[in-house]
Amino acid sequence: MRRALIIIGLIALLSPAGCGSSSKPNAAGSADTATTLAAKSRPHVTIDAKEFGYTLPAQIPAGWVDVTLHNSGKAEHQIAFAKLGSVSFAAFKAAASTTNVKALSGVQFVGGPNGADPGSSVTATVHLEPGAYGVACFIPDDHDGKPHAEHGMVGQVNVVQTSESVESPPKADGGTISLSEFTFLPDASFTGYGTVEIKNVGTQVHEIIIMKENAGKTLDDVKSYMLTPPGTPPPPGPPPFTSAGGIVGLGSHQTMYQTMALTPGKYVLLCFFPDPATGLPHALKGMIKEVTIS
Ligand SMILES: [Cu+2]
Repeated sequence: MRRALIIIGLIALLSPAGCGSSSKPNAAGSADTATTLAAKSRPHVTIDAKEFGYTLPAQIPAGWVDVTLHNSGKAEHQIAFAKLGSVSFAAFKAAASTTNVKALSGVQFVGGPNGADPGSSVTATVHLEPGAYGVACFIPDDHDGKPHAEHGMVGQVNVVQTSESVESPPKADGGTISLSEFTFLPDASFTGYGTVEIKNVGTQVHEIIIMKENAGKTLDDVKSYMLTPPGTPPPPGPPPFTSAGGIVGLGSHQTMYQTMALTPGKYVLLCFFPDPATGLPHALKGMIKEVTIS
């Protein structure tokens, strides 16, 4: 399935890079606890992506982290974080290369930014426990249909508890979107603006690809472009939508956050993670939803 996406509208949450100065004792030698808790900013990690690989930091602080994926390549990219646990990186790499969700069941997917178009950045806030992580891009290559991971877009990074680590979650002032088999459930306070809590209340790994319908286009136009049968090219002409970011690789019972600033219009939320039982992308099981932002 071809997914040619153009980004707009997603304003990344930009907190100052974690300098940690607010957590130092004041001149009198006693820390102002209230100020410290309120002012300590989350670590912010920027990762560069291109065909086909990531520029990863040596390590990432544990806790809540703002992850910006900057795309300096020519194709759309994403980065999903998975805690390896007892799974070797070699096994993760092999399973990620074919998006083999059964073989990936031993790792803990905790999310990441999705839908970064060439020249653009997408930010998401994820919670990372200390340990070794695998990262991967599952987006299919426009030319051969293979996941970017199979072309080498996988990596390994260590997460370490540091003085920069922040355990208090972001304040969600933009509502909640719950993900499950096979639907998206925005709550009544979701408006497409502000920091949105994204919860996986299901049992499988999910993602949200956010696309704005272009003027005059409909949900059916998006479906006929995005859900073509394998081996079938999409209809001719430009995509009927514009990418607005999203999140990828959120495992069962995991929570993450993304700050959104969606302009008014109709949007489509979509998940392409495969169902382990059938191999079908979740979108074909019903995980595609139109939402109106006013
Ligand atoms: Cu899904």
